[in-house]
Amino acid sequence: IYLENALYKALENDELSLHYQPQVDSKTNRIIGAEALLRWNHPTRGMVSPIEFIPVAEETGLIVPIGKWVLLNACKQLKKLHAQGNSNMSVSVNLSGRQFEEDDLIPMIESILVETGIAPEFLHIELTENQIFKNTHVTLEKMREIKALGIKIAVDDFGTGYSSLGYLKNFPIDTLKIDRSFMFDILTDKDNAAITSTIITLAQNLNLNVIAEGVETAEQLEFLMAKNCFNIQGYYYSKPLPVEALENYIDILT
Ligand code: G
Ligand code: G
Ligand code: MN
Ligand code: NA
Repeated sequence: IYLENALYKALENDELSLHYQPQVDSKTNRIIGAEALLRWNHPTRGMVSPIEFIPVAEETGLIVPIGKWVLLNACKQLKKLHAQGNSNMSVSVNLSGRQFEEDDLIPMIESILVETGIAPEFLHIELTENQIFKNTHVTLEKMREIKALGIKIAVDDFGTGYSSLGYLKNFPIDTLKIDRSFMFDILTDKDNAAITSTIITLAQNLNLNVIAEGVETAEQLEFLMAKNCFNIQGYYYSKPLPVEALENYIDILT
């Protein structure tokens, strides 16, 4: 209850912000995009992790106005990045399964596209496999509507869900994001190496983009590049950054 009330105020009192984690093309060392990650700076508790408050936001339904705030601000930031000359950059936004239960999800997204005037193909929506499968029929319909708006869809934490691979055929998916747990000890852990290689090959054969998450070391990067996986997100390049730091990071890379 405490967290619920505090979270309600957080939205009103401007305590939420977005950090952006760069996604880099390791072949060219150019930034290709950034994932928007929600941050809550509570006046007395300090930074509260999304792992703590997203579940509360989902249970209480507060994820609906918060999710709308996230999408609007990420799209505004994308618009700004494009205006600054980074015209090929994308922004990824995490959507919660709870948001798919809202009847006005699609009109909400559409109105933000109109309000910000961004090119929709540079907006990427991230969904986990488990979210996709909570209510397959409704979710699939809404994913199709999102695609019809020109937005791209990525499967987050790929490889950790409880779903069959067959859905990759029927669902309008553009990108697989390899879960960061598979990067652990990738040079010595044969299982993690095999799973990562298999996901990369799967994506290539299905004509999907693939992004490796949680890349922290040069050795992990080398492993991925040897398998022709060049889209990298992880501490090796950068942790999630406040907006000004993201803009500095882009300046340094270019
Ligand atoms: O940055 P990290 O600790 O930053 O994020 C923790 C988790 O919170 C991740 O699984 C991420 O997907 C989730 N998360 C971060 N921002 C958002 C958001 O805006 N919406 C939703 N639904 N989840 C988010
Ligand atoms: O949405 P998703 O669950 O993918 O959220 C990304 C999460 O992973 C965030 O909490 C982010 O801070 C974290 N993260 C991003 N890069 C790295 C990394 O290289 N190592 C680790 N341990 N965590 C990372
Ligand atoms: Mn994500
Ligand atoms: Na992930």
